[in-house]
Amino acid sequence: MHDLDLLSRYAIPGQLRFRATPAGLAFADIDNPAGTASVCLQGAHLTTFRPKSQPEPVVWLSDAARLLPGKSIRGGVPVCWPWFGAHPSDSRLPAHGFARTVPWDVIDSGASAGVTHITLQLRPTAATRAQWPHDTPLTLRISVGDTLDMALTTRNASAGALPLSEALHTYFQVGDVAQVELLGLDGCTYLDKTEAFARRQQHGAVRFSGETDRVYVGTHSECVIHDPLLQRRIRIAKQGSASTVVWTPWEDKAAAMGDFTAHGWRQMVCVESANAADDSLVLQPGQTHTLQVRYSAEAL
Ligand code: TA6
Repeated sequence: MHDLDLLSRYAIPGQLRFRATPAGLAFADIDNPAGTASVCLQGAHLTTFRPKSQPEPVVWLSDAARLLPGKSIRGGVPVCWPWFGAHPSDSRLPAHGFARTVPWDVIDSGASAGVTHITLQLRPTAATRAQWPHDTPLTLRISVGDTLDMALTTRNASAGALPLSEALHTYFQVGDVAQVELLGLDGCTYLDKTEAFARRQQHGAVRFSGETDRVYVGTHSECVIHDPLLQRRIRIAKQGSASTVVWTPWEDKAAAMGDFTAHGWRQMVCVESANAADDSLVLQPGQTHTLQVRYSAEAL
């Protein structure tokens, strides 16, 4: 799937190296004085991020994640593209699109001012064209330092207008999801997936006491995870995203999914920067759209 010799041209001694797993997945490992991260080249899937200032990772990865060719990875930052959730008209197609389970190519890397960056581009195949027969180059630029910056850029190089929904479906590590508060969505309208997408309004902080699966629409706000157990705040800033998706499977749903450990679900919460539901996009011919996020952690 990936040739480590070809990848070596993008390596940066002392801070960016490539490796392959026995199952045949290639990873980029970043380690600089400010932070560490790993990125699976399948799906341009960042699997973990830890600022050196933090004892615990900011981005969570399931201890039971399946790291296999063609399989989605539980945790990290799955790239949901070119649709979010179920395909709008064809239930045979994979939830959250195909981008997260196909090979991406490294097209750039570099380092400056204590930040290591790598840029990947989705590699179209016959299988992806069968699902999405459009010319729409997709890149993800990842910048690792004390903060994590990610920029997902879609260019419509086709002759027609194209529908697009997307998300950086990020799993954040927390001490106990039942004890955190998510700030920044007060007053927002959300679609409640656990109640047949009923429309509701958020009052105050989001707290968790069971399965929670909500698409907050029309919000460009920064969110903050307030974590009393890990004694930290995680800031989730975004641009080019009008939706924020909030998800915890809680115990029963996690057990049914097969790639969570018995209590793993308790150490994560998804806060996903997206364009979904009411905020789905239409890209005009020649239009470029970028969804970008910045994740940072600070002590309480
Ligand atoms: O973003 C929340 C959600 O859409 C949930 O409904 C749940 O399906 C989750 O994504 C995980 O989806 P996955 O396909 O990665 O198992």
